[in-house]
Amino acid sequence: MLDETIISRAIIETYKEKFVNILKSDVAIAGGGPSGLIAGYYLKKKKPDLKVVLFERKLSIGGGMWGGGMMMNEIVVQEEGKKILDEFGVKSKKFENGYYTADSIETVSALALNTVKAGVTILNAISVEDTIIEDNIAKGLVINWTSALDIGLHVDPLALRADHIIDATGHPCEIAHLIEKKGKKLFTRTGKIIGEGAMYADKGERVIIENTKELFPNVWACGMAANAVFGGPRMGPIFGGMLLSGKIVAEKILQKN
Ligand code: 48H
Repeated sequence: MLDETIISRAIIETYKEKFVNILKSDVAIAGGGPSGLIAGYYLKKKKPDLKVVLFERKLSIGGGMWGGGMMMNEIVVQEEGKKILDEFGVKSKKFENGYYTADSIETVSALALNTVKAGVTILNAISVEDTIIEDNIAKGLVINWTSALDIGLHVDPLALRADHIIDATGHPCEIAHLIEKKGKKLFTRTGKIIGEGAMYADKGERVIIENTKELFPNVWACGMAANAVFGGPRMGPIFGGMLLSGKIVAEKILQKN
């Protein structure tokens, strides 16, 4: 005879253990799109003893990748991106001029599975709503249930500490905005978020590499957030830059660690 209370307790106690374990993390990632997933994967792959947690606002991770381009569920990458897809076991098809396509469902699924298997703790349905900042250095994240925020419940959040924070929230670069709103100066040429430029795929894919960097002490921009914070064009449904940005942010954090 199944006991519903044991099923409930199994979930509550196991989740609690997972949650308590990440309250002091080495790296906390905000956003579970392609760049955030890849960042988590490479951090753990290169340094398995790191404690890495990723918060995703929605129920599903994968961000803007599921829909490929205009909901045609194929993504495009170039040679460097293809190498990362190969590493994740994602099939890609050669198109013209050094472009490759891959099924976006297969790609997101492979990124998600490998990131979890690498040991990143992913907590979904949780939104990052603020940061901990002490003496002008980011020290952690403030989180809340997305559902509570969505219906406007007046619920105080919880907080966790992390040595490094990654803003992988995509176009809205939410972590950078949260910090800017507190009157803090960012590491951009103006001290403020520069903003994303109009589409220019070639430049967008190039500059995202240099824009993947620290935006505030211990806070790193990666993926589309990197071009939004430091000023770079959007690039449409070509995803190599997102994959590479995730890999680069992991390398830069490990160099600084
Ligand atoms: C928790 C949050 C919060 C928060 C947002 O948008 P994403 O897919 O981001 P990237 O940078 O990995 O990939 C960008 C790519 O999908 C894209 O949009 C491209 C290439 N656009 C080019 C163009 O020209 O349009 O994922 C971000 C994720 C999402 O799942 C959000 O739900 C999540 O972050 N998120 N999670 N707390 N405060 N804000």
